[in-house]
Amino acid sequence: MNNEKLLAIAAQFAIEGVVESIKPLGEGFINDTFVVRTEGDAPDYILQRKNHVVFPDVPGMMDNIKAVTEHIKAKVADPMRETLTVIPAKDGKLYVEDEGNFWAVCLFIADTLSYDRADSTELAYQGGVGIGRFQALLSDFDKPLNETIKGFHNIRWRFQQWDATIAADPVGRVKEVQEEISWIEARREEMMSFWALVENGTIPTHVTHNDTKISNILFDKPTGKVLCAIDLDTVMSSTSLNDFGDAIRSYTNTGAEDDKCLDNVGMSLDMFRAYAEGYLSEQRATMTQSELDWLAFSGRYITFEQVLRFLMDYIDGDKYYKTAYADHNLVRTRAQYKLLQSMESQYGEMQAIISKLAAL
Ligand code: ADP
Ligand code: GN1
Ligand code: MG
Repeated sequence: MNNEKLLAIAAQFAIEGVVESIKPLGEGFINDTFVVRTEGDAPDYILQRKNHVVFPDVPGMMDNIKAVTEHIKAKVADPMRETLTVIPAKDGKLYVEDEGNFWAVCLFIADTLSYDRADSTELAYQGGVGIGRFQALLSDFDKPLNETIKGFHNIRWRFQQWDATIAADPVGRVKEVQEEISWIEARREEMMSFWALVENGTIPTHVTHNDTKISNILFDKPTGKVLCAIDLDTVMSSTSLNDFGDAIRSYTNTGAEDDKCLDNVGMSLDMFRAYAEGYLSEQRATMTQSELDWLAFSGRYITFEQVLRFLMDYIDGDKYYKTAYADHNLVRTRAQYKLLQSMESQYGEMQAIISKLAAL
């Protein structure tokens, strides 16, 4: 991305100070993120090109983020650090549209740390506190939210996309991934019966984050404590189990999400226990028995969904996720499947940990 162009986009937002530099930041799979440094005492900013293929209604998404962050700000001790602050464009809109791209800006929260991997149980505990608190702060949010990605964690919808993608086989890859396809099909019924409990109301829905991997949480540098959840593009109504499950997929993995060496990949029960302990310290009092009963399973559900999504994107010709090399989505599929198998083989222990923590 040309720097002149970035400067011209940034100039359309109501930012303070004189821009010193604009540089790429982070390794998100969907948006393009830049940090805007300003001279002197003026704050720094995050500038993002939102992926409008993935998010067809960026204005609606920005309305969600604004509403949710305002709600959180009214409740926390340090409103400029404990959630994102959306910076509007000079024309008052929450985004700038330029040559078909949508851009948005928020304050850069200084003195923070973010991680791609959990390197200690204390960090996993803090991550659990962070998502538990995020959900608690939004438990009384009662305005309607736009559905920024249709059926995001709805496995019935994902299977519809899956069936259509396999039938279309647009780049002729179906024949080379027969084994991987069988991993998905072998679990179709089990995953659908879990989702039926959400559909029939046995498992309640709430305002949830929906993308709770570790890199979407900021930690306070001076104290090491969790500060806030960021990357709020997918905040929507869903089961809070999805936030727990997606975090478990991320924090407990002993390898990388795209590890080529499958021996590295597996679920750490110590990380699972620590994350669950942090999460339940914030959420236990308000959870229903059905949520507690399915909490451990949510790790398997979201990891399964991720195997499906990576493989579906591979079959579809790599249109959704950014990839760094030709079969990256297939490598991700296999590594996430190894993680899923590790969860399946330790499921009894996961359930025992939740029962024990829930009884405290
Ligand atoms: P993506 O949608 O591409 O995943 P994110 O919103 O997660 O983008 O941002 C990418 C990374 O940038 C984060 O993991 C975090 O390290 C950093 N980051 C994002 N927003 C902020 C912010 N407001 N303050 C400080 N760092 C941020
Ligand atoms: C994407 O945007 P990012 O990188 O934080 C994706 C998640 C996946 C994750 C896999 C909007 O998250 O759902 O779980 O990659 N976000 C979207 O790492 O699809
Ligand atoms: Mg992110």
